[in-house]
Amino acid sequence: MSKVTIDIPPDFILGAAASAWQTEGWHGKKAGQDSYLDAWYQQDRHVWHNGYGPAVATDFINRYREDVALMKACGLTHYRTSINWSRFLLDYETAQVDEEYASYYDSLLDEMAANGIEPMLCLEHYELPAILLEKYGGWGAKKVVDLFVRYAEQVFARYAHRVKRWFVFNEPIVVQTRVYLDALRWPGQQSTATWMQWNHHKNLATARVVALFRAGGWAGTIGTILNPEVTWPRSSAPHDRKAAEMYDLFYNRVFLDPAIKGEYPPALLQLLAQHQIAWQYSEEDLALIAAHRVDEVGLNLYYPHRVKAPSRAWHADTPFHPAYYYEPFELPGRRMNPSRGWEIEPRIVADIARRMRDEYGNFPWFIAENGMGIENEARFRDADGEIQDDYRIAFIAEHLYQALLARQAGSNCQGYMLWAFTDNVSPMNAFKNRYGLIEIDLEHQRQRRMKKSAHWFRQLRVSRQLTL
Ligand code: BGP
Repeated sequence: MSKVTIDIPPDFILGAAASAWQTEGWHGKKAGQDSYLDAWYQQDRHVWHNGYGPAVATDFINRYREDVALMKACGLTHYRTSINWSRFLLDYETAQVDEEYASYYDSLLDEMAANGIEPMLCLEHYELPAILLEKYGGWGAKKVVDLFVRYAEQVFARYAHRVKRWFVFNEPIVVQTRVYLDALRWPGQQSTATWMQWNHHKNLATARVVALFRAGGWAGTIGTILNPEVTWPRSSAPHDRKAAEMYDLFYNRVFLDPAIKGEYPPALLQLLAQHQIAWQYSEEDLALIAAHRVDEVGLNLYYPHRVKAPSRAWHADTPFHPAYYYEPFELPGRRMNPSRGWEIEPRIVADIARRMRDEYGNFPWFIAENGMGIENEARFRDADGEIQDDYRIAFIAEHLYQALLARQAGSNCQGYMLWAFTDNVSPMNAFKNRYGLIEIDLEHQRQRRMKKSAHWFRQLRVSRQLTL
């Protein structure tokens, strides 16, 4: 392909993302402040990477000043992270704030403001307090929705005058899918009803926090961050298309529709009833979801999900799982990131952009995460010690290009955020795969170094043009 250049609109976000748990470390964490992820990591040493994990993470809590300077050096307009619910409060029932942790956020926001970086804050990025899982069964209990709203009240009271863009959840579908639908992760127990109950309570919590934010009269916006898996059928044959529709319904529309349209897809409700999935919801819940929709959605886009019609019949005596309706399909010859096992296909951006425009009323959205995790990245270090991550530059350029084209074609795409600003701890495998513009050198006191992609990203900001 010959070189093309495309302008980056002046208001287009050029940012990078992270989360509290994946960067901050446990420094200053008090007894009883474990998140669900902390509890899991404490009992399962195999998810740590060579002994490195969330205990120190990237040590952001101690090194944020250095990191904010690096955000500026990378040309970031925005930085997205979360506030860790499990650490922000000392008592989840009374919502008593942990002053020490809260004042660290005051300083972080001061530092970002002084360096011209816009904060985007998310209230939950997998940081459910472990005790709420133990005591109430986590998001399975409506009580936890109330406690989350109380936590949000405290967060908004403290920071909503200075943070303009808020998000309720990051990828609210993930934890319960791994834990209850697929039973792959601690405390693993297959129950489609529990899975749907968590989905519903997170949708309800989204509506209630949106209502709370609006009632506060704050100047900013309130959105949520979802991970729609762009789903493509193996063929255009009706049975394959049906498989893709079903996947989309159970994994994407279950959150997209309530957040944007204020309702569950009727087809989903019907299927859940047909399979006798015993989840609880009230008319009042549905009215709240209808009345309080988000202002924008951040979308985490990594790879396409390809499916085909299932080849085996489901046994009625096994618990219902949405995989009753689809099977994964591996496109022969697809381009892969071998470290993560994910296909690389930038047209997912065009696909979701079209959908946001045509199916969701040109709803405002942005890429909240997109990126490439690479194992053993130190092998790409040059003689001066800089990681030459040309593969990451190509990956970003190809996806960003699609976002810019979509914007030109009238999709309400607000920007692009890379996952991740620095290398960080993955819930899946700690530091195994590196995603950052900034290297965290674990063997050398977590020294920070800009990778080649960091310099390239800065150029995007300076020139406001992308060439590929
Ligand atoms: C997203 C999460 C991030 C991050 C990223 C990379 O789903 O929001 O928190 O971890 O995926 O994935 P992984 O860490 O599993 O490689």
